[in-house]
Amino acid sequence: MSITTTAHITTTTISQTAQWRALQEHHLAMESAHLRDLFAADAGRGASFTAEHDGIYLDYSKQRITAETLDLLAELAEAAGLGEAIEAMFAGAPINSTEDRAVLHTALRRPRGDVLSVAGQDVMPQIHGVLDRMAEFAEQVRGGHWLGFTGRRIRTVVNIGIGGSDLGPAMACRALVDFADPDLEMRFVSNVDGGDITEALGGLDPHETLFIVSSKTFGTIETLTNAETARGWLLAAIADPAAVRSHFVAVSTNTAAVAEFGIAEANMFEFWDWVGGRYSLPSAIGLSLMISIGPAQFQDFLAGAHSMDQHFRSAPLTQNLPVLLALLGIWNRNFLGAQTHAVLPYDHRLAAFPGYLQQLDMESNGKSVDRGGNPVDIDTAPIVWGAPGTNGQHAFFQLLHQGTTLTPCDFIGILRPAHELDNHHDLLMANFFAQTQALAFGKTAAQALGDGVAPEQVPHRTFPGNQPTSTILVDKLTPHALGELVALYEHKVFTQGWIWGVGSFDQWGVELGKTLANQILDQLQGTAAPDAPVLDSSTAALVTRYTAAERVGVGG
Ligand code: G6Q
Repeated sequence: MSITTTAHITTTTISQTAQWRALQEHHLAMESAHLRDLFAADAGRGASFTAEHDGIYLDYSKQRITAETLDLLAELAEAAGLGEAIEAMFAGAPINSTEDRAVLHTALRRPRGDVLSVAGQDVMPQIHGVLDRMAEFAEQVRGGHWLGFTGRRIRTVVNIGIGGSDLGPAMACRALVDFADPDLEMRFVSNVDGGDITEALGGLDPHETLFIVSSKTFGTIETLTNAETARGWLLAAIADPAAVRSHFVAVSTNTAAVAEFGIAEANMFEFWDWVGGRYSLPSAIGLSLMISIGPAQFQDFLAGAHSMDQHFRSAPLTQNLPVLLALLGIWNRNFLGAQTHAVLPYDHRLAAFPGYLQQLDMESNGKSVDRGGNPVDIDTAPIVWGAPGTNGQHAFFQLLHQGTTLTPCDFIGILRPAHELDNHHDLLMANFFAQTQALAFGKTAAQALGDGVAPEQVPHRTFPGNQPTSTILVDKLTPHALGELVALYEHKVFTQGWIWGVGSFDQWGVELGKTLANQILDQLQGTAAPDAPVLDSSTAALVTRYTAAERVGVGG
């Protein structure tokens, strides 16, 4: 049975292939394998199950695999036509089939002078044209030449956006704080909860504040509501509508809606429908990041992503970092039965990275029909979550060590920190290495007894181990390295989605939420049409309770 790898559809499920069945059989043989035994049987394991590219080192020896597992997984990827799929994506084929769009975030980081023809048009000049405009604008703001309406320089930049128009730049500005202009503060508003924008505007001077309204569609109610509130806040201080021109810029694909909001076309930075929201950080959606770290460092970020793109395109499957992460994830999810996947950066600057990956992974591959519209017969995206170490060790790691849920983890560590507190870094990394060791090898009852544990305490003080982890070591958290990390996980997600047969680049679940909220808003505000859909009894009662509370002013 063959998998069709043409851009639009997949005609059968991967579970029907001989390669999938071979993995099922192999799993039966591997079921009792413990990492303790796998390491004992092969002294070179820690060196052989590794791969490296451009300052990113992956050790996956603490995954429950053998060389045979890896070969079988690589054969599965080949059976799914992964190589052709990668080329189709890079070439701009419309692999986002439900929206009939190309998927070209990789084009955003291709060097100037490259040619990439999509539907007969070279897209590279427009990409670099926007990058040039962004750079010019970023330099003006950073240099104090872009002035507010009353002639003052900009001190704070507030990005207003949500989902893909927020999580990437917010994560990256935090991760690259050591490269940030210290004279500019970056803030992010995403939630329509009025508390978010109230907090973000707190203490700011409207004369020195610049807003970037980031929205691919420029139709997202949360973003537009926050942008209108910000505009009202500005105009309350500077009572001249012309001030909007100096204090608001937009990032969008929707020129008409931007103009309608009152932002001049000259103050709009464009991107294109072939850039998915959660893949848009390297596009103009990264404007806040560029302003923070400067155009040259932003170019380094793009170059890092491009370096990983090239690696993904050319490295053999078993040395290919994104492919390895994807295949290990498939092994854990579909054969070992893991429901969840934790990402644990041991670097405080990467605190927002798990949340960013959560969207990237779960919004891309949290699907239950395949690209052809048929129900899938295998599990797709796991639940992705995480938090920085060592904090997590004092919170949820208990479950990783002794709970009943198998939770494969990615541990991400940085070899050289930006600070000079070497003792802190040694302690951090000692914890980092110790945790993957403990998760792999655990502690047997005999070891606990040998440690002097009282016999009745032994069940509580033994650790099963055999918890699969991958360790990712990054030389230094630079813009280049962050670009690589972003592309690493983007391509991991693409590889998994392709093999599972799902369309990774649409998000109909998000669209549903947007439609339903608008319907209920009409109910809350008493503007629902007579023929509006009738609410279910639970939602109707909740809405009634809310509107009654609003009238009597609950909470004073
Ligand atoms: C991302 C999703 C979603 C989107 C937001 C914001 O891939 O499509 O998270 O980014 O809903 O959409 P806009 O950028 O259009 O406001």
